[in-house]
Amino acid sequence: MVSTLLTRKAGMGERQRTAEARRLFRKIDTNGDGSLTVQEVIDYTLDNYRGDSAEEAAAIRKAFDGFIAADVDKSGSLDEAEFVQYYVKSQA
Ligand SMILES: [Ca+2]
Repeated sequence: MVSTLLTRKAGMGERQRTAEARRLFRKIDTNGDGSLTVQEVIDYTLDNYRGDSAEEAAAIRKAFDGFIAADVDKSGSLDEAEFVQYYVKSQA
């Protein structure tokens, strides 16, 4: 009984993270072409980290590393599936 509840809860968490990832994807995809470039990811990161320049540099590096890791087919851009998969995994 308890384990069923826990499993259900975990499943819901993943669905929520997937929905969150899709929303975030559309936000970052500023030209709306259905894929994310490094530039779009960096622009989004810069928009969200104002202030400390050392913190900003670290945020950009992290975004860049994340981009490389998420780009499974090494196409140089992220499609929604790649982004969602990476995001859900990184939030787990
Ligand atoms: Ca795009």
